[in-house]
Amino acid sequence: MSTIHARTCHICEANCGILVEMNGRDVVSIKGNPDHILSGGYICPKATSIADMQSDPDRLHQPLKKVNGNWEKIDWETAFSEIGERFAAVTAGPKIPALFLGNPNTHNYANVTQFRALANSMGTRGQYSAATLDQLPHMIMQRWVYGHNALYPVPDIDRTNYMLIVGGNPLASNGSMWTVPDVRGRIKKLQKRGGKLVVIDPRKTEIAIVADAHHFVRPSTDTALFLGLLLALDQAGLVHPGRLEPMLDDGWNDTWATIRKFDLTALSGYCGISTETLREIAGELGSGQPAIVYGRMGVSVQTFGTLNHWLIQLLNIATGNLDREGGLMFNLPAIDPVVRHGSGAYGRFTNRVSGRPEVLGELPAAELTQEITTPGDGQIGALFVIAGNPVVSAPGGRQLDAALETLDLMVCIDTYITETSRHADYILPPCGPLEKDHYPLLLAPLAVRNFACYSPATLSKEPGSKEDWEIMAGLAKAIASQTGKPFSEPVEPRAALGMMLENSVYDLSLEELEKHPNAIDLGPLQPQLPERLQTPDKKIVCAPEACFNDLERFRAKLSKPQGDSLTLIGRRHIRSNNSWLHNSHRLLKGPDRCTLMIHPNDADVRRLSDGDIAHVSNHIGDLELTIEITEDIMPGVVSIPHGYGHSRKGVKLSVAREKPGVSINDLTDPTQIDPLSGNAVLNGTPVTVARV
Ligand SMILES: Nc1nc2c(c(=O)[nH]1)N[C@H]1C(S)=C(S)[C@@H](COP(=O)(O)OP(=O)(O)OC[C@H]3O[C@@H](n4cnc5c(=O)[nH]c(N)nc54)[C@H](O)[C@@H]3O)O[C@H]1N2
Ligand SMILES: Nc1nc2c(c(=O)[nH]1)N[C@H]1C(S)=C(S)[C@@H](COP(=O)(O)OP(=O)(O)OC[C@H]3O[C@@H](n4cnc5c(=O)[nH]c(N)nc54)[C@H](O)[C@@H]3O)O[C@H]1N2
Ligand code: SF4
Ligand SMILES: [Mo]
Repeated sequence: MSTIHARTCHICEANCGILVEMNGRDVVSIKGNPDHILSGGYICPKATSIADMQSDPDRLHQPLKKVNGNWEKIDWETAFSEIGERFAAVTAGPKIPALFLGNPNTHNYANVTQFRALANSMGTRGQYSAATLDQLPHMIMQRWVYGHNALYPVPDIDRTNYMLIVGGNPLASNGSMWTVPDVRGRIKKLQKRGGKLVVIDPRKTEIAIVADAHHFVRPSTDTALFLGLLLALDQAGLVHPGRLEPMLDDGWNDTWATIRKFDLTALSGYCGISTETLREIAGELGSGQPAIVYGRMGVSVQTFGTLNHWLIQLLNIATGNLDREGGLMFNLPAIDPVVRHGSGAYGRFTNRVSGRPEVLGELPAAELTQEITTPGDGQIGALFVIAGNPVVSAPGGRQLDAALETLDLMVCIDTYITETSRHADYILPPCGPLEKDHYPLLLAPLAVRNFACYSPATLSKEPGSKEDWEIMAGLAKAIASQTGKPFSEPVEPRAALGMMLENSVYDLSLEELEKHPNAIDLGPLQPQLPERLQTPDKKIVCAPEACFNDLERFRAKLSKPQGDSLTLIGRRHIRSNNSWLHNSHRLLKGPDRCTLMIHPNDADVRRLSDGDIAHVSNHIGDLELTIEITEDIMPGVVSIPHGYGHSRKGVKLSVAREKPGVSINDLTDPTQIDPLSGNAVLNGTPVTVARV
C-alpha cells in the first residue's frame, strides 16, 4: 500500500510543493502538488532526483575516519570525542580553526539554528561560505541603502508590465534571490497581458530565448550598462521617483551630479550595447508603467558586483518602481529576519593575510587557500566544512585541493566523499533528505508572495543516523568539553521554529501550519516604505560612501583598453545543481553537459570543430573538454558550467564519474575580488583556447 506525503522540495530557492508517493521506505513517485499556494503544481526535473538521493548506494550512512589513507567506519561517540581532542590539540598553539558553510545550509532551517553554538564552541571569528561566491554584494548593498542586510527587494513579476533581467537565467536556475516557482508560466502571463521581457546576457540563454528582446553584453562591463541607462533616463527627462521622493536622502543629488560626468557613447562602447538600445530601454523603463530591473549572478560575481547592485536600485528608484506593485517590493515574511537580527556588521575584524574587512560576518571564500597555506600566527590549522564543496565551487580549485592536504584537522559534514570531503580526516554524514523536516526560514523573505509552509519529515530516521543539526550539536559539545568554551544544550530546531512563529506579525503557530501542507497564503507583497526602512531617519541612503567612491575605480577601468583574449563565463542547467546532483541517474541522462561553448567565428580562427577536445588555459590552470559550437554565445566569450570535475582521485560518486566533466574553477582567479563585499569574481576570466 502506498501513501502520499505533501512536502516542499528543498533543492533550490523556488520551494515547490511536491507530492511524494511512498511504499514503505521506497519512493514510488514524486509529482508537483497542484494545490500548493506558491507553486500550483509546477516542478522541475530536479524534484524527482530526491528519490535517487534518498536511495543512493554512494550516500554515506556512518561516520568515516581516514586511517593511513583509507576510510574506516567508526561510531558517532568515538568520532565526536576524537575530533574534540584533536581540535583542542591543533588550536592550543598559534593555529586557528575555520568554518566553511556550503549552499545547502540555506535550504535547511534546522542547520541555521545551530551554527552559532558550533562557531562559539570552536571560537571562530567570522566564517567562509558560499555567500562570498554568490550574493554578498546584494546583502551589503541592502545594508547600506535600506539599513538592513535582509531587506531584499523582490521582483513583483505577477503584476509588472516590463522586466529587464541582467545576468540571470531563471529558466535554468528557477530564480535566485527570488523565491518564484514556474518563472516560465509567469512570463507567459506577463506577455499575454501585453508586457515585455528584455534580457541582457553574454549568452542567448533559455530565458533570453523566450524574451521579447535579448542583447549581448561584454562580460563584466555591466556597470557601464547601468550607468548608461541612468544617463539615458536623465537625458530623456524620465527621472521620476514619485512617492519615493521624500524618502531620498541628500546623496540623490550628489549621485546624479557624478553620473552626469560619464559619457553615454563611452559607456556604450565599453559594454557593447548601442546608445540607441540604451535609450530605448531607458524609455521603456521610464514610461511610468510598472517595471523591474533585476540583476543576478552574472552581475554579482564581478569586481564591481556591489556597485552594480547599487546602480540597479537607483534605476528602480529613478523610475518610481521601488516599493510599487509590479516593481521591486519588500516581503513581510512570517519569520522576519529584519526584526529578529541585527542589521549586519562590517569590518569588525579583517582577514589575516589580505587585511580585507569582514562583511556581515563573512570572510572571502576566495582567500581560504592563502589563509591555510601562509605561515604565521592565526594560520588556519583546523577546517570544518558543512555541506560545501569549495574545491569545485571556489576560485583556484587546484590550489585549494593542495592546501586542504596540509591541514592538521579537517572535518566534513557531507552525504558523499566529494572533491572536498576526500581530504577530510572525518566525514560525518547526515540522514537522507526525506528524513528531515523543512521550513523556508531564509527563503520566504525572498518570495514573490508572502507565504508560510512547514513540511514534517516524510520518513523516520534510520537507526543510528543523525540530522545535520544533531551532528553540529554533537561537535559543539565535544569541542567545548575539551576547550572549556561555553556550551549549552541546543534548543531543538522544531521547538525554535515554534517559538519564532509565535512571535510572528501574523497569527500563526506550528500546529496550525502543520494542518496546511499546501502552505498558508499570507497575501501579495504590499508597499511598506518608509516604515520598513531600517535606516535611522527612515530615508533611503542614495549614495552609500563605499559605492559612491567605487564609481571612481570604475571610471579608471573604463579609460583603459580592454584585452582581446577570450573571456570565460559560467552557466547553469535545469538538470544540475551546483556540484551535488550529478550522482542522480535520473538527472544525468542525456548528452554530456560540461562542454566549452564557443562562437563559430572564434572556433574558425582556431580551426576547432564541434566535438573536438579543447585545451583551455590561463595563468591559474588548464583543462580539457569537448567543444560545442553555438551562435548563442557572444563572439569573444566562451562558457563552461560549474560544479563538475568528479574524476579527481578518491571521489566516490559512481554515477557522476561516468560523465565527470572538468571544473571551471581550476581557471578562475582567487585574487580577483569585489573589494566592497569580498565576493569572488567567477565570470569574465581571460583564457586561451586551442585544439588538443
Ligand atoms: N565558476 C563558478 N563557481 C561557482 C558558481 C558559478 O556560477 N560559477 N556559483 C557559486 C554559487 S552561487 C554557489 S551557491 C556555490 C556553491 O558552493 P558549495 O556550497 O561549496 O557547493 P555545492 O556544490 O552546493 O555543494 C554542496 C555540498 O553539500 C553536500 N550536501 C548536499 N545536501 C546536503 C545536506 O543535506 N547535508 C549536508 N551536510 N551536505 C549536503 C553535497 O554533497 C555537496 O558536497 O558555488 C559557487 N561557485
Ligand atoms: N538548475 C540549477 N538551478 C540552480 C542552481 C544550479 O546550479 N542549477 N544553482 C542555484 C544557485 S546556488 C544560485 S546562486 C542560482 C543562480 O541563479 P542565476 O543567477 O539565475 O543563474 P545563472 O544561470 O548562473 O545565471 C547567470 C547568468 O549570467 C550570465 N553572465 C555571465 N557573466 C555575465 C556578465 O558579465 N554580465 C551579464 N549581464 N551576465 C553575465 C550567464 O550567461 C548566465 O546566464 O541558481 C540556483 N538554482
Ligand atoms: S524548481 Fe525544481 S529544484 Fe527548485 S524547488 Fe522546484 S522542483 Fe525543487
Ligand atoms: Mo548560489
